[in-house]
Amino acid sequence: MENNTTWEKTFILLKPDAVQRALIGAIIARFERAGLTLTALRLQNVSRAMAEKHYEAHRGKSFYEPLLKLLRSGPVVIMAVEGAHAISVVRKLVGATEPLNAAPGTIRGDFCHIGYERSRERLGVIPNLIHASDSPESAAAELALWFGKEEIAAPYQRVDAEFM
Ligand code: 3AN
Repeated sequence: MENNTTWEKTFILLKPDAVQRALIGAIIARFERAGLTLTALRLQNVSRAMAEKHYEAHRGKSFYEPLLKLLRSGPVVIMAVEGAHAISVVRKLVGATEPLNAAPGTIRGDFCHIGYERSRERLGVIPNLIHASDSPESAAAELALWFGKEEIAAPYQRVDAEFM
């Protein structure tokens, strides 16, 4: 890992819809391909308490309960990745929240297409495959929530680090 102002660590969660659609490898490959460094990876089920902590910011919204239900509907894959501007790079690769409007080439744009209107007729929440931290504050909080310090790998360099 580098120690400079552009280097960031961020948190990514592949939701149960991604796991159940067997998209784990395809999605992780996109982060590797873009030059990010993977430092932690785990597949697990999510307790109600963890789901509530993770989505605390959405408590009280119409889609809050369906969101918790979706997150707990099967195992998720959690990851820590790092790299220069990693937080915004990951968000760019993930794409817009509503898959219907997510740009082609993004994970949500390429692998799903559901819109808010249809989600209201279906699960009551958008199944959009993936969560990624949206700020340095949320990245730090989410990494600390999901991973113990000992679960993050010791710093290592990709062989192509010179070009990243
Ligand atoms: P993002 O995951 O793009 O950062 P957030 O954090 O605003 O989006 O929302 C968390 C999750 O809640 C989304 N990934 C999506 O599954 C769901 N969600 C957000 N807004 C809506 C909405 N208006 N209707 C249904 N589901 C929503």
